[in-house]
Amino acid sequence: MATKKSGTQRTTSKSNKRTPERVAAEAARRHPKAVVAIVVILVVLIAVGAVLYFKVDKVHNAVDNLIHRATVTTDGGDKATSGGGNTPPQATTYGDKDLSFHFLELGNNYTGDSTYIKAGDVDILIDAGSRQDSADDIGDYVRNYCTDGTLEFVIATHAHQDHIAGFTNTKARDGIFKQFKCETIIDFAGTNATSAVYNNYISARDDEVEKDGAKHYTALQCAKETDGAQKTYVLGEGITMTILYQRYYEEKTSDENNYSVCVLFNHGANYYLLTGDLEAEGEASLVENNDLPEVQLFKAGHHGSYTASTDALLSVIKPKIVCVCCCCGAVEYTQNLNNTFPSQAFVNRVAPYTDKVYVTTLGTITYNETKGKYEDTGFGSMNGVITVLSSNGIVTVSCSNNDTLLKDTDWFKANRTCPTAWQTAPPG
Ligand SMILES: [Ca+2]
Ligand SMILES: [Ca+2]
Ligand SMILES: [Zn+2]
Repeated sequence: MATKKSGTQRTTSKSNKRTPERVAAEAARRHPKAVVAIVVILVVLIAVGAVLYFKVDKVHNAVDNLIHRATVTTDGGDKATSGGGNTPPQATTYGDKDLSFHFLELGNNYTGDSTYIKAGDVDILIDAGSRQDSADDIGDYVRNYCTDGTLEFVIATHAHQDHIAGFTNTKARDGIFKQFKCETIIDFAGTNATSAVYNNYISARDDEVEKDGAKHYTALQCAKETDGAQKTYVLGEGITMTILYQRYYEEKTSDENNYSVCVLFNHGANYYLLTGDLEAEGEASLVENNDLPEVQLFKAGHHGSYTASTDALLSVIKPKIVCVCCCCGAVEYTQNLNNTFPSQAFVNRVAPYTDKVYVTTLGTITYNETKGKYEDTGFGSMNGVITVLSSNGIVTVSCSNNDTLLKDTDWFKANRTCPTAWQTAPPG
């Protein structure tokens, strides 16, 4: 009896304990299709939840952006906003103005940099190489676009002649600071330079500050936003310019190139990066200290030298267009023809990312039997002035001489080995 009762109780107890597992097992036995349906519904719910979670994150970012925009300050006509953190700002609109980059020819057979940038109504000049006489070519070109005589921003990336000579003055010729009213000058925080051209640059720059009312900041002041300097300047609706931090703004280096000021432009969804003559160590620091985006345009590091445009940087920014400012093939710096600008190593590293590589000027070299070495004996346009235009999300390239890609030029076919990536269909 007791046994039976106990047995009954056990049975009852068993049938009363309808655990979820049991219910599921029974349901599965009775309605296999329903269980499959429930599992499908659960999976869909989890997926929707995940999508909403990330959307909320995006909405949060957009609100953050709006708040940043609301705190834009006006300072003597230079609109500026804090970039905040190491993530470069990204605009939510293209606005109604274009952004264009003009990689200039410099009027001689010396490699150097000078990039004019038109951002809506704002005029920017980054560097004025390669020699003092380049100031004529640069000034004449810029005046075609800068019609108010004012360069709102002038940036000098580092203290080498091929980047700053055109800022200096001679009796024969006014440099860029004298030719234009320059509102805000941003230059290298560090230097080991003691050259005459460096001293002349400093005195021309200081004259522009004292006599023409320019504001002067170093890249370090910008990157750290001290003394009124801004990390990010709003140039117009949907267009910003950000001075990116890298360690050599505040650390000593024996390589002057690594002091280079690095500048990132943003227009709508697109980015454009210029790093002066920054070398491998500087590029590593740039990658380490910034959440770099993929870029539409990269000005080839150090004129296409084998010492810059490392894969540490390229693999992050994955450039779509690369512009090389140099006197192509000239032997100004080396007798090793593999290393003349743009070098074979540079070509090999860039090729996996893009074949849209353009070069400003073409040098002519001649072998001097008596001296037993190559000499630079002339120059002409390669692509000429390279203009990269960002207009409402469409990025196009047009050049003053021709639009031939580097890989299709006679110079390339005669002087460089075509990397595998350029032998097949272009990437992207
Ligand atoms: Ca202007
Ligand atoms: Ca001036
Ligand atoms: Zn240089």
